Amino acid sequence: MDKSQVADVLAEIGTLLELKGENPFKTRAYANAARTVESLEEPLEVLVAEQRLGSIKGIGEALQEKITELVTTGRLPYHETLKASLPPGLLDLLQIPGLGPKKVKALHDHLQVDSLGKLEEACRAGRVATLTGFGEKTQAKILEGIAFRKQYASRHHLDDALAAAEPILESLRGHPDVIRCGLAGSARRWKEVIGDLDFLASSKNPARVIEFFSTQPGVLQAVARGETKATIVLQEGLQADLRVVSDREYPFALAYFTGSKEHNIVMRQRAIARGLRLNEYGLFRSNEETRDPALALPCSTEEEIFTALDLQPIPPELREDLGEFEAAEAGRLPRLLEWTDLRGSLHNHSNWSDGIQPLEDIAAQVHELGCDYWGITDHSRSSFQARGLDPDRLRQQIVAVRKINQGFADEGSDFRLLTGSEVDILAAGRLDFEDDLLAELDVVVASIHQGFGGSEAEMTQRLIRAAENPHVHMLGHLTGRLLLQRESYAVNQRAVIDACAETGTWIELNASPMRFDLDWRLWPYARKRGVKCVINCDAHRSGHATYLRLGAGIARKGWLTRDDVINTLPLSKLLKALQAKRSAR
Ligand code: DGT
Ligand code: CA
Ligand code: CA
Ligand code: ZN
Repeated sequence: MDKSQVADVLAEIGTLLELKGENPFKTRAYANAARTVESLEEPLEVLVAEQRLGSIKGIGEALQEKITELVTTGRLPYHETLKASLPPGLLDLLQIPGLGPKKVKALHDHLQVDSLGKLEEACRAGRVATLTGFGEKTQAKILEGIAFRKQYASRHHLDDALAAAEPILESLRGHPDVIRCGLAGSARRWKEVIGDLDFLASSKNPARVIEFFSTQPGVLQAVARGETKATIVLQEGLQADLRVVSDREYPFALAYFTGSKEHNIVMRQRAIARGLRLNEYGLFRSNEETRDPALALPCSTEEEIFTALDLQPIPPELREDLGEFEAAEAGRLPRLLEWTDLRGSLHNHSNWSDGIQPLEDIAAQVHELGCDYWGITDHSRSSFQARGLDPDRLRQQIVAVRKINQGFADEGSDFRLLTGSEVDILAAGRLDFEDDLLAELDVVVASIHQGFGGSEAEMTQRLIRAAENPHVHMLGHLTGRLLLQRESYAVNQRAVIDACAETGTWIELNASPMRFDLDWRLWPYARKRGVKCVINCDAHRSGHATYLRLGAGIARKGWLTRDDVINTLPLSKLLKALQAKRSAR
């Protein structure tokens, strides 16, 4: 087990103990240990092998034993027994906003609530409102949370879907009976949330491939199993389909199951207009539905299907019937951004606010990944829940960042951490820091983190006011949405984009799979208005640097090219771009 897996187990133990009503010191010790483990610099295996866990602050003997067991065996019976001693539904209850372990324990102790179903029942009967510490308002909020969860339970974040898909694809690729295979459906189109995964394989022996697929590790349930088709359920209830076709059919099936449905309909119509028939089995010289191989046009790749229908090959991300046909027909599809064009992320956090890692670690890690620069934009003071920095701390951080940069320079490296702030946009669009402080920073991201309840006019005005500040380079996560969790606040996005166009302010594409904000559907409009995009990880821990790849896919989905994205610039040009708005005043 690696650090973050061990940390997850420790954190869950803390939660389980709290649900059992254990004393707060004990529960907090686990929560703290989880954080400590997560932010360790050395690999856990090394610390365990050299028996040095004891030298870490806050890791007492009991914890040392448990961590050692987890790292060496990958299991912890203590955790398993503890988990088994509580109704499994209790952990689900924690997913409802506003319900922490204490409230869940109260619900269980007094109302015998141990599942979402029972919780809903108890709310509807008005029993929750009568508990001490709850009340009518809380009860209504819980019901709202349950409704929201139901609506989204069958949808998944893109990163989770891709993470589940990758090992399966990997094993399919290695199977001797598989000729070609790939992922189709919404995940291939890089949709921000995914219903189910759609795998496709070509083979001369479908039965063996189906059998192999249905018995993959991580399969919780094989829901359906036919001769050429199977459906399985993976962790978190994520479903996956596999279809196995002949290798001649493969490109047609790939195009068909990649979708979208709307895109497929237009493809079919184009075939019909040319006296052909297109379906998942082929492109046929025929005026009626058929799958007769004798009538099939030979296309060995998807590209050849597009060519046969007088189209430039359309990248999967654009297949939404949102203008791709007009462009492909005219040979005017843009050359989309590649994620390897990105040179760093400008909006990220460190342990100076609510991030996990120290500055030194962040710099070493992203430099190692090949980034040329990395913005450090911790929260500003009003975000006290995120341990936002006051002006003094921010000035100390600037000094710390410069020292790290000096270290790189001394070693002959051009890598740079950029100083910055994710400054809160307060009421009426006022910023959390004065202009003279903002002027000292390399990068300023302005975001709304509180006061989500304003009217559309108020929220829009707040963002426009922030864009008008000459020191604000970009607006962060423009709508505040959390995918599958929280809707956007009320805001007129087009009006904000217009203001950014007028003021030379960039807009962030927040690459966190929880956000993907600004939404891909609005980027063509922003691009038309000449507003530049910045793809930011909003990283809070080490794994988040990989969000660049996810964000680039969303940018592609928004029709963006390399020229539209600021953080494709090399450092020297980026630094100039960062001066442009300030010096225009
Ligand atoms: P999802 O799973 O809800 O995130 O979205 P998709 O796009 O992956 O949809 P899914 O899994 O139902 O089907 C995969 C693809 O198969 C879909 O994008 C297009 C194609 N497809 C499915 N049903 C139909 C249909 O009735 N007509 C056409 N033209 N295509 C279909
Ligand atoms: Ca799907
Ligand atoms: Ca499907
Ligand atoms: Zn933020």
